[in-house]
Amino acid sequence: MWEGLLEKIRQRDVKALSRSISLIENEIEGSEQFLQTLNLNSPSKIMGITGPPGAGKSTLTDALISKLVEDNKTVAVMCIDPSSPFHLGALLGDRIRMNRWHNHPLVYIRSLASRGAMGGLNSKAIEITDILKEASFDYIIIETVGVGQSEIEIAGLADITMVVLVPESGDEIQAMKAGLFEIADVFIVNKSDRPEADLFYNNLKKMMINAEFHNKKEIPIFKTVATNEDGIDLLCQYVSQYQIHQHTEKKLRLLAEKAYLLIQQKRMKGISKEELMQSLIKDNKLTNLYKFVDNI
Ligand SMILES: Nc1nc2c(ncn2[C@@H]2O[C@H](COP(=O)(O)OP(=O)(O)OP(=O)(O)O)[C@@H](O)[C@H]2O)c(=O)[nH]1
Ligand SMILES: [Mg+2]
Repeated sequence: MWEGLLEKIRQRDVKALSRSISLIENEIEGSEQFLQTLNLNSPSKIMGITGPPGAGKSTLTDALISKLVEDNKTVAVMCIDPSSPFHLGALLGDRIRMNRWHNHPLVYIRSLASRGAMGGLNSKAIEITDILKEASFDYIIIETVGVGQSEIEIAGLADITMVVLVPESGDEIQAMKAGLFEIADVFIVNKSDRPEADLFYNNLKKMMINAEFHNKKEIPIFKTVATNEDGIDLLCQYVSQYQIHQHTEKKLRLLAEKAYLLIQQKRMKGISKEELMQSLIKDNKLTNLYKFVDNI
């Protein structure tokens, strides 16, 4: 089942990629051993694109693919959480828009449900990113809706974390405080065709020089209109010149976060709330929850 898969992945064989991702997602026997053969020193640049629902992340991803392919770059895209019932409309839009890349020789797109993750990304997002890295795509784009924990997780996966905001995100900016500034390498003010865009851009700039974030490096802000591919050239140029520093404190802290998640997954394997409930139903003479837990 696993034979020859690694070599084919390295040749960017689409079938092998899809197959290995499915095997890993379903935790088929041999997954662990397979993952241990991956070589994590990959030349791929990983862009994480996060931000509130409907900010234009998929439209932006589409525009980025278009630009990168024009430059003859290979691109893999992992969209997380397309299954959310809240985004069905947008999903349909994504499908139509991104469909044009599905058979493109330089592009590989994979959608993942966010099932099972502990508050954040798909529980196999780390592993699947590592498989895509093995295929040495020039760029890997990970798109996910930013809701709490998932933003920190995406920052752990990405070399460049791009936080997409829109002029109407004013309130969100107030609420997010330092958190997003910690993880963002780039801010994108999308939908800059909206009249409030300049005001929003200036407010964001002001916040950045605000005392609260004083000793942090300045985070660049790009204005885009993803639907017209406006501003994408500049963004791509920035990304292509972006230096990845593997051993900065931030990178190591995020790597620790990643290791933590993998350990958590491993330790929690086979434990689900549903099964716990079933056990409780069976254990009808339960008198002490601590003893019950100790037996698990
Ligand atoms: N006016 C304007 N509309 C835009 C722009 N970018 C995207 N849109 C529209 O905004 C809507 C949402 O875009 P998506 O790309 O699906 O947004 P998303 O962030 O991927 O959404 P989710 O994945 O559901 O969180 C679509 O109708 C887009 O056409 C822009 O720059 N200007
Ligand atoms: Mg989307």
